[in-house]
Amino acid sequence: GKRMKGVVISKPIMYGNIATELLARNSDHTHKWTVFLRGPNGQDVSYFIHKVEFKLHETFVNNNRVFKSPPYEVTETGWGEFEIITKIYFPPVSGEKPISLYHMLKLYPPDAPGQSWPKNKPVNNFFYDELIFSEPTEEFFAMLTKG
Ligand code: SLL
Repeated sequence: GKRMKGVVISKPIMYGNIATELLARNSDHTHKWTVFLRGPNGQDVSYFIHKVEFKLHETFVNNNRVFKSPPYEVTETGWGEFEIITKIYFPPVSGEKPISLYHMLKLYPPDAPGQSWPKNKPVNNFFYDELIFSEPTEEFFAMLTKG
């Protein structure tokens, strides 16, 4: 499609993870966690996204998790922190290359001397960001402005 000269459009996103400690353990797994991509207040972002891949550490079975529809999230249990690559693909009419986000999965609460973190309190590690599209195709612009 034809690209729209001089047009820049940004879409807010939120991504990252929450984690809780497993209190009843029957393996070496210490935490349950969820990594996700969504709109800032949990809004839908699927109207301009084709698919989302979460690349987990190779110690996970089928470590490349692919989602063609929301919710774009993976819930797992495990024992360690590692970097998750979230690769966002846009619809073919967009002519856009995929965008990769790098996120450190966080399981452990921040160190606060003299303070203890309640056992059942989730650890949050997520971020607000925006995806910026320069000179989108007319077709993609129509999709981006639909939401
Ligand atoms: C570390 N470099 O040593 C990191 C790697 C990998 C975590 C962490 C696997 C869970 C499962 C899992 O939690 N891997 O076996 O399903 O801390």
